Amino acid sequence: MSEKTPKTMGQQFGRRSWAEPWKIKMVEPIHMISREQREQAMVEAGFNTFLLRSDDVYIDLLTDSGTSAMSDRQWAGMMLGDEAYAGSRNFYHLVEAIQTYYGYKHIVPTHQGRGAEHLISQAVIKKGQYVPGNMYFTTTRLHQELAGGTFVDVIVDAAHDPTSLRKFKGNIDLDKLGALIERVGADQIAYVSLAGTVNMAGGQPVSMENARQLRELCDKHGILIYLDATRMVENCFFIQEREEGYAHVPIAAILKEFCGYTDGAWMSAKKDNLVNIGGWLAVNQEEVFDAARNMVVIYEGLHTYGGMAGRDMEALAIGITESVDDDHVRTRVNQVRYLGGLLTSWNVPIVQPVGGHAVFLDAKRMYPHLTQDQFPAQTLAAELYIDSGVRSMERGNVSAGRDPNTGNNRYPALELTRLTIPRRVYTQAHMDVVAESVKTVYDNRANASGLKMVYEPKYLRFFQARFERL
Ligand code: PLI
Repeated sequence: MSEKTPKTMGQQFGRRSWAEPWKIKMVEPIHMISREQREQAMVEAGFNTFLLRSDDVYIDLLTDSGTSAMSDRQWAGMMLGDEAYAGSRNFYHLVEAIQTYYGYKHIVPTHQGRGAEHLISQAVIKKGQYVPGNMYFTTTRLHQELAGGTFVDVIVDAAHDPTSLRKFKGNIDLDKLGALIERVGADQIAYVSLAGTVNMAGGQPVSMENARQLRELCDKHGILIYLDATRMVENCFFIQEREEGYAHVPIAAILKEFCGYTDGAWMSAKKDNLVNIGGWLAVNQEEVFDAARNMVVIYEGLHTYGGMAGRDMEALAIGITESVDDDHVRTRVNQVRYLGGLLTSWNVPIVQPVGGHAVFLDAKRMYPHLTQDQFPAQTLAAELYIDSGVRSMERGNVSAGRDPNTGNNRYPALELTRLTIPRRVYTQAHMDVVAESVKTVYDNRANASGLKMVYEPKYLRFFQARFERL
């Protein structure tokens, strides 16, 4: 093969190619508006990709949340919705699916992940308590703070280093956790907030060994562990691939074992679980269940629908079953790695190793001439959209927000722009188009001038903040 012959995906990874375990039955047209229109749209959106109209977007990599394509079986399930106010049969299907694959006892349905975060935070955290976790997530930490808790980052140091090639950069540093327990006392720890994979670190996984050791440490001190299971299936793929003894264990069995080390989980079903809306909370403790089930009727809906229609719960129950299929997870993560592989081969700085749901561009290394106050990751997302209509999002200074006690900006070590891949939606050709646009923006990096924030909402500012070009 000559050097000019393009390599197939399989050749790049040193084996025969694999392909997605599905074929496309229905398509949704997309189109690219002109560069002039994109410039105009970006100005009108205040240089915030969340404020763009999706009609103005060509390839939408804003998020993998609620953007998956459902299967024919899920759509068939939508027709089987039992829309009774109470006791819908679809709720019982959902409970059965969660119990089967995640293994928890009690289930409370919610409209999406943050609804479940609200319930668990209010049910468990006492004012003044600490919530240690493996890196913050925006909505998770906010709900913990609103319940009177203080989040403490106890992730391994490597997670904050985009160049570190460690296999499990999502792991909890048990020494950091041990030191916190010693300093504040086990009674002052509401629970350990464990996420797999870790979104803000680049979709990095937690090892089974780490979960096992965490359980031991927490048992010694009587501390509960709650899991953010949003992308736990993808985490299990990395365990299967990288951790000794798991190469031949199915994803479904890895998931069940991992969840078994925790006391419950909250879930944004809009990611792993392959639906466009939905969430759940699952716990083993009766008293936490009672509290959450009572609160859900105030904030979400009755405890047998929690904000979802019956048909949504049916699609979700089917989505859970499909989500643990080994071929599905492998092709999903490998599509993300295909994009990451192209960018790496062109020397574009990205978070390594490539994680489960997205390729994270390292805006700090891309724009070394911009300070964090000039919002390099926000700038990069805007430049990428203007170049090609590809929508990405900021995961840096803007997302980190302000410390609620001091009001000061938090400056995270990572200043990233996320290219998030929806599940079962885009093809390899779309990935090529995205990679080529990122390369163009990278080649023009010296011309980027940064942004200033001109409107800042109080909570979760990244969703609605507005910027102007410097
Ligand atoms: O968007 P929700 O409310 O369904 O879920 C909140 C949520 C909780 N945990 C984690 C790890 C998330 O990634 C998450 C939502 N993530 C979004 C919207 C994202 O774009 O990453």
